[in-house]
Amino acid sequence: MFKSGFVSIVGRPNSGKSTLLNHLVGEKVSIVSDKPQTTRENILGILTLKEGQIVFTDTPGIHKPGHELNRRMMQTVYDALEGIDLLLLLVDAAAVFGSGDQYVIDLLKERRLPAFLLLNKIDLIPKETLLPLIATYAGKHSFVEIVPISALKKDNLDLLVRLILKHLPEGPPHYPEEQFTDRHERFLVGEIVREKVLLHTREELPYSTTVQVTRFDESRPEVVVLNCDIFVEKESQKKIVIGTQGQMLKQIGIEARADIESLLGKRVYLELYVRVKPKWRDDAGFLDSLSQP
Ligand SMILES: Nc1nc2c(ncn2[C@@H]2O[C@H](COP(=O)(O)OP(=O)(O)O)[C@@H](O)[C@H]2O)c(=O)[nH]1
Ligand SMILES: [Mg+2]
Repeated sequence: MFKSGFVSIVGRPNSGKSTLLNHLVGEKVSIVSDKPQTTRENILGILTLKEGQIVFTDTPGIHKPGHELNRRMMQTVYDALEGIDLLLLLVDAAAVFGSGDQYVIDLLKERRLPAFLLLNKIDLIPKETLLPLIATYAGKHSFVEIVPISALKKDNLDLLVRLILKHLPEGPPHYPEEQFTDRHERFLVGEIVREKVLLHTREELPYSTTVQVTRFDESRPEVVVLNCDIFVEKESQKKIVIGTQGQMLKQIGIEARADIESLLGKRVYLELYVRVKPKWRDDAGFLDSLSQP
């Protein structure tokens, strides 16, 4: 008997959705940072076991739409609720319950979606607070399961996978067993560069940055040649990303190249350019061009 189904991971920004996806799938398919709104699109991560195949979707965090980009991000969250077998609502056990959490609970009541509540980051809270927390959430909705986990430390993830499989229908796999994401290498490369920019910058920059891979040349046997444009909104932000005498950009390049080489399993020649594109987050045409494969 082979189980197979679609499972979406939703929750507030920073609750650990992308960390969970990567650790469930065992590959880095979705970038992680301590800045909210890192994930901008729905990203599939596929776990194939001998008992079944689970197709996870990582989503942008539930948040108030401001820019056109934010509006699109919230639309992608709604899209991720269509036709799924199970929803995983991730909450940060160390944070107070917020209107964002309530919003998702209302949404799943309305759509009658079967849902697990995952209390994440239990490594950060004292053990004795766990039971009262479980009781509080149990009172808010009839979740199919409530599972305390640490996505970061991989605590309880085996149990989680077993519980998910139990609730999925029987069926054939949707993807070949060696495939772990629906994303092209080109997309993953751009995201790795963006992750390194997020890691090294602060304040408004994470939200104002996007990356486009302009050259992905595999014609040489020994090295992949990559060019990426890092877009920011202002000249002052460009200066920050480049850094004094180019030091920041150099560091971003070194770290990105290391991750890209392990992703592609090949040596990489990476060139980064920083470009200013005012108000790109409200530019529908530009946003369309970014989501081209
Ligand atoms: N201590 C701890 N930190 C975590 C855990 N899961 C995620 N994080 C951290 O929380 C931050 C946000 O994680 P991320 O996966 O990007 O959250 P997302 O916005 O929901 O996708 C990162 O700094 C992660 O390292 C966890 O179980 N324990
Ligand atoms: Mg994320």
